[in-house]
Amino acid sequence: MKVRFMKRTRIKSVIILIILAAFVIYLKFLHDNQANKIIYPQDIQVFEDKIRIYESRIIPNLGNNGEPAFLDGDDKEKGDNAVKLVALNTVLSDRMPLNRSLQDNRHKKCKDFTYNPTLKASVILIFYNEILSVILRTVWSVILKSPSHLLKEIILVDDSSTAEDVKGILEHYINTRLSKYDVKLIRLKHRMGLIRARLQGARIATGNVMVFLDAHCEANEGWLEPLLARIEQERTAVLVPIIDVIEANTLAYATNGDSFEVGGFSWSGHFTWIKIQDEEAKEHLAPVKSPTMAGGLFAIDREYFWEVGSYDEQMDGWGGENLEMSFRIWQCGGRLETIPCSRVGHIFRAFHPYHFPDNKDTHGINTARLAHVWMDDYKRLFFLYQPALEHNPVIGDLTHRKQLRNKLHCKSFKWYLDNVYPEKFIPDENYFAYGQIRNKYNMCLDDLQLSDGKVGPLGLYPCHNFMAMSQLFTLSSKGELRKEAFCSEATSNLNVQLTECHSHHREQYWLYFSRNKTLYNPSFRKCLSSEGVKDSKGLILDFCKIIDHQQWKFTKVNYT
Ligand code: LR7
Ligand code: MN
Repeated sequence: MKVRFMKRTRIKSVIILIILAAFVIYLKFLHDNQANKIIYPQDIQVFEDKIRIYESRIIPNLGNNGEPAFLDGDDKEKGDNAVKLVALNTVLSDRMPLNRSLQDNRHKKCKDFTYNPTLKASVILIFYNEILSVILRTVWSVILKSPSHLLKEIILVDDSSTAEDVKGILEHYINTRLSKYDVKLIRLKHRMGLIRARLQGARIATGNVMVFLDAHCEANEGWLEPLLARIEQERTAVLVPIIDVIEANTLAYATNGDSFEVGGFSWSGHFTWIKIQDEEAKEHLAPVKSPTMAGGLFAIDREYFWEVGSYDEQMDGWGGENLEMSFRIWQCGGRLETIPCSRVGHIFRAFHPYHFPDNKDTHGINTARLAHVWMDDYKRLFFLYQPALEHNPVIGDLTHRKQLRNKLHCKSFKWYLDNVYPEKFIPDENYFAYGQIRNKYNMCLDDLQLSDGKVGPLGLYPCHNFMAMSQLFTLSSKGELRKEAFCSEATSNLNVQLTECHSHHREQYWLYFSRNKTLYNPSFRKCLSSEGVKDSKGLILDFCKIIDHQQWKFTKVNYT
């Protein structure tokens, strides 16, 4: 009896010890990653003076209603230079009120809906060297546009910025101007990249729902209620607002009417915007299914975030985490939706004003990680773009992420494509011909590096000897001569343009006559020709004749 009792207490104390040790390790972990935030008393006056000067320079009503704003003279020049340097008019931002008004640009029916969520939000903003006024405008918009009983806290995570004004001055601003609100600031000791920075914020969040935002956003009227209400109804729904464009030069908050798009992806591993699949849902302003998300602005149930695998902690820097999370959510039983009545503006910058050590391709490496874990055999399509990464040790160990996928019994990538994104074009399935398309002069069809979302000529370029993605085309079983979402379309000028596929045949319909090797466009009754086409110029349509310029050979033809 006594022995057993002893044993039990021993076991108990061991368990308590283990728990205590785990707790200490956790605290140390938090501490190691966060710098101390100490403001020295002698600095307070300095910070206060700086903020006063800054406040005195704000021009009342500038940019009100989200309208474009302009500066004159010296300031204009400084602003233009800033745009060149950091892709953002920082001079203008510094002059614009932090609490400027925005147009309530929701669909008019949104205003009639009432939401009564009981969940509360932790809004998490991460930043690296963002300018103070931009961060603060984001914070103020969240405070002013969220009902106070739904906003648990705002958590700012400084990913070890080097810029001075986001250190002590920001902290002093929070202590003085924002003391009424629950605004927390944590500073990471080392730069961790945006993925791990978000994780640090998530670790201290206490609200029921976490809402992540980039640190250069402006929340609009009624943005929070529909997000919380939807999660209350469906806890595994991960939500994005409509993301409005704040223009980097004039800070105009652009309103795109009631139309919006949802998230897709390209096989090169980039996020793209795509048309809404079920147009009817849009009419009802109900949540709209979205195959992927852009990554920066989303709401998720806090506990669900951890259950479904938070983030891949080994992802560094920038990029990839958005598609990783999108695929994972869908494949592991959750949903991703756009909430049409929630709108948040985001400053779109033409380039990133920061670098990563050694200019590491963090997007490529992170995407290679997610391809191996989530895309099954379809990863072959991504690795066509990044062959050097497929078996490269730089991508690191994947054991934990693969274990997670098993543990959660997640579905296959094929299930995702079939059920969530059925319109996604798979270049090497259901094709008639596939590969490089070359003529007798060893010239190949080439997209001339056409970038996403643009229209351009279907070009001609000397054939590469290696697998070059710009020369990889599919003649689909539907008769489209295409690359991803772009189809070759004959125009009335008898040119051929690469433009968005519409799947209605017409000018985008091609037939390949394998006997004389011509690519025939029935709607113009003409053939694709390179006659008289100079290097890298667009191809033309011409009367069909038996000439070398109209004979095309595909790498791979599939007659079945
Ligand atoms: O090292 C860094 N540490 C950081 O904390 C680098 C950046 N950051 C911060 C940065 O200050 C910003 O607040 O991370 C946030 C995002 O960085 P951006 O604004 O440079 O990224 P982005 O807007 O160009 O990129 C989009 O894709 C990224 C992929 O990793 C992230 O998911 C971004 O959050 C995401 N932004 C959006 O989805 C906004 C809508 C854009 C669209 C489409
Ligand atoms: Mn951003």
